[in-house]
Amino acid sequence: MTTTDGGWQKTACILCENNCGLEVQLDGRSLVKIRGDKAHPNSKGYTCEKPLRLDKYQSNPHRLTSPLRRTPEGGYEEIDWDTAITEIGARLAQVRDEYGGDKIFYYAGGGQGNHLGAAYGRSLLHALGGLYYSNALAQEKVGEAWVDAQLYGTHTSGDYENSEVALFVGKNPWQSHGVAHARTVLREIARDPERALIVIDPRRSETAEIADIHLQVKPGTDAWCLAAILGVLVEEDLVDRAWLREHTTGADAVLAVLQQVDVTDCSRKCGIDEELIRTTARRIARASSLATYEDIGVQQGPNSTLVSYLNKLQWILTGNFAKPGAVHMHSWLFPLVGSWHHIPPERPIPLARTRQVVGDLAMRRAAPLIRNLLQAGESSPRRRAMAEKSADVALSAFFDAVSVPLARRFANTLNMHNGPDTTPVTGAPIFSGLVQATTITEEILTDHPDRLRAMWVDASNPVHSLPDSQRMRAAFEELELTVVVDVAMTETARCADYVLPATSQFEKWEGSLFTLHFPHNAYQARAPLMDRLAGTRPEPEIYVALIDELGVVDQVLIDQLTAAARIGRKAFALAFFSTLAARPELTGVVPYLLYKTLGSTLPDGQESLAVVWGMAHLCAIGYPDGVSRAGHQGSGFDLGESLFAAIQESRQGVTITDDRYEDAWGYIHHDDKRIHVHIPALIEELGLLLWTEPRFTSSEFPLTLSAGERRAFTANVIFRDPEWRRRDKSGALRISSEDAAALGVQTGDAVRVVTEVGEAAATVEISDIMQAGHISLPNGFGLAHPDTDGQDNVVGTPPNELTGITRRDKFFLTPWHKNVPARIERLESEPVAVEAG
Ligand SMILES: Nc1nc2c(c(=O)[nH]1)N[C@H]1C(S)=C(S)[C@@H](COP(=O)(O)OP(=O)(O)OC[C@H]3O[C@@H](n4cnc5c(=O)[nH]c(N)nc54)[C@H](O)[C@@H]3O)O[C@H]1N2
Ligand SMILES: Nc1nc2c(c(=O)[nH]1)N[C@H]1C(S)=C(S)[C@@H](COP(=O)(O)OP(=O)(O)OC[C@H]3O[C@@H](n4cnc5c(=O)[nH]c(N)nc54)[C@H](O)[C@@H]3O)O[C@H]1N2
Ligand code: SF4
Ligand SMILES: [Mo]
Repeated sequence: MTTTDGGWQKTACILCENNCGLEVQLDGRSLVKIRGDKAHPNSKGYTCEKPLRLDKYQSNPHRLTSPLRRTPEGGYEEIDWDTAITEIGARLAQVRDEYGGDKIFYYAGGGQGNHLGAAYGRSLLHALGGLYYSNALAQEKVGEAWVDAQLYGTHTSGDYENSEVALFVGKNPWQSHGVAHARTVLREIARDPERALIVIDPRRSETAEIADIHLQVKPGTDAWCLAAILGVLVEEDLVDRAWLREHTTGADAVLAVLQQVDVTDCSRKCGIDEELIRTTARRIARASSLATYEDIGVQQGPNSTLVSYLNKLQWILTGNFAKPGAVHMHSWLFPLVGSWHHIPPERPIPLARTRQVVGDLAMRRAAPLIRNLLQAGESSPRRRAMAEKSADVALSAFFDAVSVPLARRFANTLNMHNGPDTTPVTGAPIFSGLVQATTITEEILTDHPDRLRAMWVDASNPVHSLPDSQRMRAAFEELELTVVVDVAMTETARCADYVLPATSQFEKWEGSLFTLHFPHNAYQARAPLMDRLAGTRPEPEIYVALIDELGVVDQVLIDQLTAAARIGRKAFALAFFSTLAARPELTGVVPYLLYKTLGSTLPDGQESLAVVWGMAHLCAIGYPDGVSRAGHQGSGFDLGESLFAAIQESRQGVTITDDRYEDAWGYIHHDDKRIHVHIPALIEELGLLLWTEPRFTSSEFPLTLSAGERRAFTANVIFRDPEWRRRDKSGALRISSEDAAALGVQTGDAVRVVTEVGEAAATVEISDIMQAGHISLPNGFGLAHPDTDGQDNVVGTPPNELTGITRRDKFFLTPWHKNVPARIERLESEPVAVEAG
């Protein structure tokens, strides 16, 4: 544990993907003072209001402190860890032996600040022969990720700080962030007459409120709005044709279809004045730089995959890439979605191909010999020095040449990118290894012989956060084995056969893998601020114990690799890489192997950083020049070592890559380094769209419910204690004054929201940010939290009691959480006080 000036310790916020650096002071186990860390490379001291009472997470009196097993009566009994590991190991093995390891489904990936556990969890899945995996990204980002993969291969982020024009579609960064120091950046753009903030949102959100242009579309009509903007760009010849010729393929076919767009008709369909659409397109085209950001307002709504494509066409057709203020692909410490990619160094590697062939052969053949020699070499200091020296010679000769294919295999296996393309029961598409959110229950609630039989959940609450909670609970009943790892007794934990108590994010080594920035990208390994709460275990420890229990890796190999790790990093790397070259079937359990071997030699209980060692090397192999420019020394293997050492040592986080804008071209995965603009399936879909009239409601359900708005005091389902919130404590249902008048309801009234799938109670807040026909509920409410006498207290509306699995995207099946047909019924009860959120 590290204490800095005046008792301040460094950590990070775990509430959104920005992961702002924090400094905290403790009183015992409580986080009593919290401030932004000025030294953090991304956030530089910025925070919003949300982390100031993070102690409501850390010191929740209802933290789990013992493994729990479901009793036949449906309650839970405490069991010790040894029993839990033995029993769960045996039951996993039983499911594997009876039905196949691929019937065990893993739903994890962590929340907004804890991603290390899931890396080890995937080792467990691989050890069991599992193939199917998912997490929260499968109900938001998969369509976008697929579009990215077709266009240029990987995720993008905007350089909003420097953009002349920033456009947000279905995104309210004032509240949800996702942009570093969002509020400062938004205010600066809004204030500057030379710059423009454009927002497409049916609500007058906080971001829309300060925008230069607000396109207040009718809910669910973004595809028509974006088609109209693109139509104007083509019709008025505002497209950067010279740039397209130089840097893209397939643009002509796309422009030809956009030429057909009837701008007047599309403007009418989305409910925006045609002149405002034209003004918007002209402003975009005139800008010296444009960056766009789409988020779940559109990704969880109609035509989401098509909308992702149309959104990206805005910056592509205007040439806004690889320059300040534009959109860029970026480096990753480890890719959260998509495939691993590398950018060859400017200085070419001499005889690369020959060395690759020779090195690969030598590694494969000599792996056992190398391990034996190194193990023998551990016996004396002189022999250790000699062994490390010999490993150095071997690594210098072959590392550059063999590292890229090894790194690719490791990364793409670990992030499940090499897995199946479709699900076994419904044949639903799997992209980037993620089983689509809306298909999960379809893969369980069926008598199909290949149905899923067991589900492991870690750091997520799918019964609460996936569409149709009722169906998800039924799926849990149907499964033969369910295990939940969490810090709290969540809605999902209450359905599980076993519940395992995790150590909190401030009690263990952790890190978020949201390394999404360009041109400077940073990573922070967070040190524990205190000892772990008694009875809990960090996830890596849980997974490693289970893999041990399953006995999938022989102890001799572990002893040999550990001996090599004790000699030195180079000896370890040589032994480890040659083992992987010789035994590719071990690739899936690399995190486990690293933890058991290298991890045991890391200081300060840093075992779980062993996988970060692997990731640091992936990053240095992937982007050698960017990592060097960020100040990390050495080349080849040494560069990865320097990066890892910096990560280990720096408590405020380190810059991992430093790029130049023109280097963004290197991040394009396509060999021709061009953007492949034409996506035939989506161009065809656009053609269909132009003939369609948007209609999402009916006389039975005349309103459109957005189920899950981000507000000042929502943070997914991380806080269970309603007292965390300073405002909007009831999580009110926002409704326009027109609709309220028609229904005869007032602010504070209790109502029932009814949808095709279910119904739930809510408290009304009349709000002039809502348009008529659109109602909005916040996310993160409706969680059970025991009050002082131990009775469950549920505040607010659990949104997924109202959502279903059938209203979903045609291509990637993402649920339409933001577009749920609904009606409101009055409840006869006393109004309650509501303060605006
Ligand atoms: N405060 C807070 N911040 C968070 C989170 C949190 O829980 N609380 N969660 C984090 C996570 S996991 C995520 S994914 C992000 C999400 O971040 P956002 O996507 O910004 O969040 P939302 O508020 O769900 O949706 C954004 C906007 O979409 C609008 N919208 C609704 N329907 C439509 C539509 O049909 N078209 C368009 N164009 N817009 C529509 C809503 O009015 C809303 O203003 O936030 C992250 N940040
Ligand atoms: N209707 C509707 N549904 C939605 C959304 C919406 O807008 N509307 N938004 C969707 C989106 S974008 C997202 S990202 C998802 C989020 O949904 P989830 O992924 O289910 O939610 P998280 O808040 O990330 O879950 C965090 C869980 O981790 C637990 N936890 C905290 N710390 C630790 C730890 O150290 N170890 C372990 N093991 N557990 C820990 C918390 O107690 C909590 O149960 O919700 C989705 N669902
Ligand atoms: S919630 Fe997000 S923006 Fe706010 S302090 Fe935490 S990481 Fe930063
Ligand atoms: Mo999310």
